[in-house]
Amino acid sequence: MLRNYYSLQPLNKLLNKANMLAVICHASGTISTKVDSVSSGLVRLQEQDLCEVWEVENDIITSGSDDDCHWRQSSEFLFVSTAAPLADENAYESAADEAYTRLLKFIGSSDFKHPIRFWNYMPAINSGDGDLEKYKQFCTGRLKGFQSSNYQNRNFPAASAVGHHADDLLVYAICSNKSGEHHRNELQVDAFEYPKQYGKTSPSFARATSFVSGEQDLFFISGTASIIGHATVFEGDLLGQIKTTETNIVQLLKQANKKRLHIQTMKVYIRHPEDFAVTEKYLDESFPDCQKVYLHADICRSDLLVEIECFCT
Ligand code: 3EB
Repeated sequence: MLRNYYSLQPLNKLLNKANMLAVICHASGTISTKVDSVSSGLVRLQEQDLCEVWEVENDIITSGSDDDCHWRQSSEFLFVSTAAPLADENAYESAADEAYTRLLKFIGSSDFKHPIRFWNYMPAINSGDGDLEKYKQFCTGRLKGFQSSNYQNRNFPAASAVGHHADDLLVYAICSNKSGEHHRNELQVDAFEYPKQYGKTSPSFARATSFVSGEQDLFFISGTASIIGHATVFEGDLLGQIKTTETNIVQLLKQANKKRLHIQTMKVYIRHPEDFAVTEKYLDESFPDCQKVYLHADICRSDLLVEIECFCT
């Protein structure tokens, strides 16, 4: 059993709750990875002070830190985070390699060897030219980290990767003691097969990951954007990009979500704060029944204006 919601409660109240697998704050614009909570470096576009909560049920949570990996675990899930400094602008590849190597080593030595969802947040994601663009360096380092732990393309779980306006690379993940199932989106080229024009190393993630937790089915939809095939569509057109993103999410819900699960939460990343009102209005009409959080973030391709991830049960 895993629940995700955005809470208005103050952090100290949330941390007093039993069953708390993870609390991620999107508020201060700084990064911290502590055993009890993570601060993402991202800031909300909404007024409300919402914390991202991942909660289990009737379970005992233990926690600790090993090798700069800060973790909390239940009988079924592991939440783990790590941050890596970016000493200079060419350090993204080595920072990503080190962060993933460290995390995957920790995960591999734990009882929760199956990552089912990754989040990657880093500063200045679109700066740098050509293959030195920060996101592209990050992709190269991440793949090296995955490869040194013997991961193949089809083992990559769902993920998001966006830019914050703080320092340091932050990576956090949810893992389990059973494997999930990773899914493609038939409207898109698999990210790990993108052609080289998007960078010498393709991104390492699946479009969605499904997981069975006892009686409950979970479906994690990766950060999803206005990409058809491998190309960005509706450059410069916010509504066009939101609608294409919706089409991709609906496609995943139809194609990979055999259990007909519903979206419970949406995390919406918006490049330009002035696009928040239009985006919120559109998504409230299209997806009235889920809880949404809106964050100010750069998207990994400079021509993308929005990216949306979902958690479904
Ligand atoms: C895309 O579909 C948009 O590098 O982990 C979405 C989700 C995106 C995850 C990642 C990148 C990542 O290519 C970008």
